[in-house]
Amino acid sequence: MTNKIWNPHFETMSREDMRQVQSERLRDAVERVYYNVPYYREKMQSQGLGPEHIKSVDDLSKLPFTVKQDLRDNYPFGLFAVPMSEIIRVHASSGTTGKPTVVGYTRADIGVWSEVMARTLTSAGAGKNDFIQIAYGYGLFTGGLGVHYGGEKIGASVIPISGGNTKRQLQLMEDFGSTVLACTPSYAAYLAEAIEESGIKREDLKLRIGVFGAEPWTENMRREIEKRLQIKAIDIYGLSEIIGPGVSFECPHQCGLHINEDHFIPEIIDPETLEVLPEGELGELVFSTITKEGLPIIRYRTRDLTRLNFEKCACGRTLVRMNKCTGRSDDMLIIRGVNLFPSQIESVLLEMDETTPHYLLIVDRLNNLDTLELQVEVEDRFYSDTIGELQNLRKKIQHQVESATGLSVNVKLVEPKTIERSEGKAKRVIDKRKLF
Ligand code: DLL
Repeated sequence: MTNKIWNPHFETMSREDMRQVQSERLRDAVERVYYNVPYYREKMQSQGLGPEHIKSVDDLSKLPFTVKQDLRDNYPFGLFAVPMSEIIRVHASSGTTGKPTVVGYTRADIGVWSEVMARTLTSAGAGKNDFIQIAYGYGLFTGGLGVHYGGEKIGASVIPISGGNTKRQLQLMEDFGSTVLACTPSYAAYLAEAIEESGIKREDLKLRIGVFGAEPWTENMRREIEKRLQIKAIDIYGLSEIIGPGVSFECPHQCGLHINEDHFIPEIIDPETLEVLPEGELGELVFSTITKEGLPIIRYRTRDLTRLNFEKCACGRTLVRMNKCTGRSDDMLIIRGVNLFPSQIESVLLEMDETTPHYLLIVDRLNNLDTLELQVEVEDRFYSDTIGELQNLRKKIQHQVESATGLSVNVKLVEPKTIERSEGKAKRVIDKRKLF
């Protein structure tokens, strides 16, 4: 297993030294937000807190949380901690409602971002001889440019093709000999399908690594993509508010995502009580940035649910690992009182040979009762005109989903290629109950 480490000093540092680094940087960060961002100063003052109260990471839990709404309330630049003349880049993420969340970077921030992405790509097994096809969207979304700067930093040849235009993706993949594909897992699944249909032979492609993230995907989805594309698929995680991609990354052991904790301190909290949970428990991930200048952010509630593992990894990194995120607290559907994550459905479908990872959940309410419909595409080779066979398959899926989730579901089989493919983040749920 190739196992290069971009920055061994920080990536393999002892836990003790890491705490020291984090404490020093946290003190600095708290001072910067206190003196430069009125929002943080007022919030801290209202709790009787000053920078002098934060001496080490042990004091982190004294600080107030920040949530997405705080960024919206201070739209666009209200939480920036430097004059605009120091900002050299802005990105934004558009939510489903309201104003976008705007983030700003100084030159040093872009340096940190390139560094954490260089660690990410190196960990995935990429190096200067690689061709990285970046099919994440460029623009205000952080995916494209985030991977781009990391790719350049490690000296790889970067192909900034951006998302979409699938035909051209395949053409360049073949002609340029792309070895690394960077995109969302749902687009990777779509590209795999497109390659199979195009008649391009796998041996004509040089692809060996995928760096996929920006949305939840299950282990089953990973295996499916790895098998179809014949690559190693690595999970990368991040969010614009913290920096973009590069917050955490998998190593070739694929057993959790190493957090770049010399830049971002993680905590896991109970989303109801807001208490910090003991090591290893499942809860909501919270980050404090400790080196960012443009938009330092303290105790940001990500809504992503995961757990932390502090054991040293077989790859040699000591950076704490977070489990693959398979759900967000706000992704969770409550149907007839039962909690359901779309990832549970994905997992079931991918365990079955006959179905594809392309599905859509439609939730509605009829006579005050929640209804759940699952539209799922059948693999081409299993699609049949015989009603009986399709009926049997439908029942089988229904049974599997019901026993995995405890919810009755109305399964609708749809023909291959009918569910809309995504070139970015996939939309898996239509909740009509929320539309009223
Ligand atoms: O999605 C940044 C990114 C770009 C990450 C490219 C990885 C690759 P946002 O658009 O702000 O930023 O969305 C952040 O996406 O809070 C998670 O809910 C979700 N997310 C990101 N990566 C993963 C992942 C980018 N690997 C939100 N697994 C986060 C599960 C992910 N969810």
